[in-house]
Amino acid sequence: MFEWAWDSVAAECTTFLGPAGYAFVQVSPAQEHVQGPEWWTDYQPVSYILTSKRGTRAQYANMINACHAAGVGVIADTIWNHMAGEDSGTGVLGSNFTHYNYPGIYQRHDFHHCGLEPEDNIVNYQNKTEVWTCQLDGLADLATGTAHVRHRLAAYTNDLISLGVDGLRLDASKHINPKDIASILTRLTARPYVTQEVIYGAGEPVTPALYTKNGDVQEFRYTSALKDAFLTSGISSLQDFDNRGWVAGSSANVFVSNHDTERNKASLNAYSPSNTYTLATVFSLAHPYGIPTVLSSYVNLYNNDAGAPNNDMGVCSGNAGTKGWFCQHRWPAIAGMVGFRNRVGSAPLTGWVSPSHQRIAFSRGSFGFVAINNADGEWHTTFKTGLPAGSYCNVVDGTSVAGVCTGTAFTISNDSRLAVTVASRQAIAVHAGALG
Ligand code: LM2
Ligand code: CA
Repeated sequence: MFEWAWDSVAAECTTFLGPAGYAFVQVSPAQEHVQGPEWWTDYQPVSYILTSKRGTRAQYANMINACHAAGVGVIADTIWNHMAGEDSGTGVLGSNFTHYNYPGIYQRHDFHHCGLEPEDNIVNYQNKTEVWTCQLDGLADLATGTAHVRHRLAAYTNDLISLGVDGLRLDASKHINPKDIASILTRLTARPYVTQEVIYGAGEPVTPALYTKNGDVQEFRYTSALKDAFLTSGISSLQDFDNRGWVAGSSANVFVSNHDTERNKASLNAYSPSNTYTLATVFSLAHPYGIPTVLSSYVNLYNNDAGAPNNDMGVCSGNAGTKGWFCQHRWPAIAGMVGFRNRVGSAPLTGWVSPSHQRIAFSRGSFGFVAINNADGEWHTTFKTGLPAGSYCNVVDGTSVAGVCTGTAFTISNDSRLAVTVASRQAIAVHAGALG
């Protein structure tokens, strides 16, 4: 829930995320950060006081309690790599800092000084040490190999854990030696779910595989592959992601888009043509590879730096966004596929068919079936599914309320066949938990 204020996340857990079956909600960084209207102020910590533009410590704690009561875990976006980028300034709560001095927290020797004068910024991604110890975008780079910094980062994280945080998105993990991450994790009072941001770069020595010992790793090659497949090369290539040299599905956290790629165009986003963003999200929730994350966000087409709309208060209108928010998590196809994923569980992918490069269909054992038509033109056919005979709700356009589908219902015959027309640039999906 990119940039949603804590009070708005709390309300959304109760009214939507919990009932829809989302297991976790990932929220923006919680600690005090630099001032300014841009969204990315949140990624420049100035202290570990848990008050930010999204709300206070008390509001953060209340959000966690509300989400837990709704059955939703909370993943904290956690910043271990760096502090602020500016030469000096004041945080949103009044904490003063200079580039290498955070009174009472860090001083000059708590930062890397990698020796690439004058800026100390990362230039050469072929050099591991440089990627780990020089500055990312001018952000003061913490000496994560030292006891004091490890201790301080663990204390910040243990504070989040004490409030009930269930998981950590480790920001800029690629820029931290994985041994430093491992050491900080051993200092935590509980072992939360961990997903590490390690953006793959062709030929680079710092690879996602170096980080799997610490927890899940975000597999950005998946994000690129979906963009390429849905926009250009064809989705018939997406049957399996094994044997590609990526991290194993059991270590992967995957997404169609995150807040960075939706802005820098390294992925599909809500403005992608021909419904491809929704179809790709349906795919990611249907396919067993990795743990899928659904981004819920906003984009200001005229200003990539623009802060959150509506004074940071996330809000949706029915199944759609409003007041500048997209509310992707409520879009019927996406919310419906969360139910699909929960119902199919670990059932294997079976019965893959792809009669042309932009059309695919598959089952998840005997629990679910999906067909995606990313071509212009109807796909009229009879599918062999893994499901028993019955009347099922198409969860891409409806929900099953007490066994009655609010959208289109399909009949699966005694021999598990489904005769159907999948409209141009649309998907259908049925599962054992949504009869119609
Ligand atoms: C991340 N993952 O590794 C976040 O997902 C990404 O959103 C963060 O960048 C980045 N790492 C650092 O945490 C964002 C944003 C940058 C922004 C930084 C810091 O994409 O543009 O950099 O947050 O706020 C900004 C300025 C940049 C400037 C820097 C330091 O855009 O020009 O560099 O602040 O003052 C001199
Ligand atoms: Ca670093």
